[in-house]
Amino acid sequence: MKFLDQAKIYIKAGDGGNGACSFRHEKFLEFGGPDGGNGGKGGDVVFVAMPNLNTLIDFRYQQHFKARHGQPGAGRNCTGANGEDLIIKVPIGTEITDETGENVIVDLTKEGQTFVVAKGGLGGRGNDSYKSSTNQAPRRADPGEPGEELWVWLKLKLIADIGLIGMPNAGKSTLLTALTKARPKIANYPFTTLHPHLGVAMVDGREILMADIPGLIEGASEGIGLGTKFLKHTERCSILIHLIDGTEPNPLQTYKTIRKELDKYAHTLSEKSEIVAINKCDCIDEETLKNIEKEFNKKLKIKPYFISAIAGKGLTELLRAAAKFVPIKEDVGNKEE
Ligand SMILES: Nc1nc2c(ncn2[C@@H]2O[C@H](COP(=O)(O)OP(=O)(O)OP(=O)(O)O)[C@@H](O)[C@H]2O)c(=O)[nH]1
Ligand SMILES: [Mg+2]
Repeated sequence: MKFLDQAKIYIKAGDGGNGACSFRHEKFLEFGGPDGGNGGKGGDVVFVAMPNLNTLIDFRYQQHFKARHGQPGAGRNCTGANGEDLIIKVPIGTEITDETGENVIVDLTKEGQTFVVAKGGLGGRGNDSYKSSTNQAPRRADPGEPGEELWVWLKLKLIADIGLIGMPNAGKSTLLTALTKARPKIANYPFTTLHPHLGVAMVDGREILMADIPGLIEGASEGIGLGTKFLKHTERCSILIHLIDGTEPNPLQTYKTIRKELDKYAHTLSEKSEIVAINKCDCIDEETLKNIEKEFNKKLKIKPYFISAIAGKGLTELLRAAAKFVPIKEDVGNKEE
């Protein structure tokens, strides 16, 4: 599935139907009187956050969305039918902003959350509604109001509890594959992963959502490699797992390089809680492991986790440690007392 995390679209709510101007005509009936009905309301444009969607790719193919107009009123006091609302489905985590991209209209972060972004116009009043004791034959009927129309930006920031970051080839996708049912492509060359992947990991009966973020390299914040554009998908994570290939000559330097890029991208991100994990331990001898541990301890006061994503070593401990940072979600289905 292709991935797109921002899109600009045009939305237009339905216009209200016109009110009718009509008089009752019936044989042998002396006083007909006005009987023009009101117009129907135009449909709203409503956004709804859906589970199992995680891309805005559909909006590459369709950019214009219009709700139905309200029907005009008619004689015999017939009110026009309301226009049907247009429901636009977006992934959970979609932020909707105005055309400038700066003013947030709504941030749809919960499953099933809905929001009316463009309101349909009200129907016009028919002449029947203007009759009064002083004007028993009004000819006034109003046109329907136009529906709201605007351009909006949809910006997706995936909702994940844990964000996996690190250099290309560190084994992020292998780790996601080991812990979840997600199957991102894994290969021994940099930038195998070209867009974020999501997976659900289970730990101690809890579901934890993990995001595999494409690899970062030195200069990413200046756009080198895939740049830092996917880092926005870690903004909502409770914890980052910084994965490092332990078979590389200098894991500590790798760590520092990535930290520098995070810092340049946004302070909010570099201040997020982080767990360091040294991967590919199946290929590293005991002594090297000890040295890496010592170095991280001494120079950065960090105690890294040692894992092997391929051999499945140390994964539960790592996941448990990360899960401690993830707030426990309210279990909606749990009705036990
Ligand atoms: N020996 C060993 N190899 C591993 C381990 N984890 C991953 N690899 C290998 O490392 C290579 C890169 O793995 P990926 O999971 O694709 O790495 P990535 O971090 O997702 O890389 P990008 O998507 O390019 O950022 C693959 O050839 C994996 O088989 C491990 O625990 N031990
Ligand atoms: Mg990958």
